[in-house]
Amino acid sequence: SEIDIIKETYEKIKNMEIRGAGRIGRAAAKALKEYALKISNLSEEEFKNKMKEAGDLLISARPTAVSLPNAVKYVLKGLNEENPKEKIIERADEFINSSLKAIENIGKFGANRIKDGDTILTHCNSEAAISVIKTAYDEGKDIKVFCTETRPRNQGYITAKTLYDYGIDVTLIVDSAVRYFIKDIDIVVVGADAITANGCLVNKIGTSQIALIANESRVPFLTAAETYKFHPKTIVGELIEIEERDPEEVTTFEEKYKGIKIRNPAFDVTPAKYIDAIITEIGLIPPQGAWYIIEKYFGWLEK
Ligand code: RUB
Repeated sequence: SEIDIIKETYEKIKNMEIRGAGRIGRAAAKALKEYALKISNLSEEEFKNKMKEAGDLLISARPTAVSLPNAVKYVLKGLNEENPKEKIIERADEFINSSLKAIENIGKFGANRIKDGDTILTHCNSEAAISVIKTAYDEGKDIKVFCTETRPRNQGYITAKTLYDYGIDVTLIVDSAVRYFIKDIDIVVVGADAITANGCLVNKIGTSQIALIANESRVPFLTAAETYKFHPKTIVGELIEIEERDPEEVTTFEEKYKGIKIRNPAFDVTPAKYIDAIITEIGLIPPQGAWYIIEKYFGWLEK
């Protein structure tokens, strides 16, 4: 049936076939558009209800990356307008295109912070962070990149391969080697799953340890975050849920270890004081500017 379009995207996000905050948001927008195109012969009210149900299902796929609810809410705002079906389609395209454009702008702004000869450290696999690195390289800067493996799902391998194939000098390290290598690092650039009203960064587990190490060594720590990574509900005091995933992602124990507990949180929170700047598509902002971004772009959501 028609809802399969939504269920398929829901499954892919849940099992991480589609992953990374930006990709998740665009996939949700695309699914809503395709669903809106498929369902027909409904009263306007039935159409609205079906779209809302679809949105709720998509949002429930993963809890932490705010790009997912932000994308769904952006698209579904079209339900309050005339010709809701057309509006949904229009707004889905708008979200997808502006998301891709944002990554491009973030690349340009962020690359201005990368100097010729710099060695950059990144963690996990972020399109926005990769855009900064690739743009700096495209500008002819002689750069090197250190990528962490990013246990347990090893997204760092994707980043390392992407940058290596692009022609960049890449070194892959284990997550626990960051402090050992920090003396060789000039700047840290990571992505974001969410930014809170008080300027904290929610990103892949291990990010906050890296920020702490960078801070100790006075290495600038930047996060690349499109404005739709800013979390509207944090402005009214809500906390962000940190996804805890299947222990089997960490290990399936041999018999002799059976019974030992495993914890597998997928994200952690980096305090604002360890963040030098947030690179957004409208420019670099200090973490203290997060409140303003949420108020400006998402005020309509919570009021
Ligand atoms: C991915 C992750 C990325 C952000 C930003 O986690 O933490 O750093 O999502 O990525 P997961 P992007 O692999 O669990 O989804 O810049 O591509 O949106």
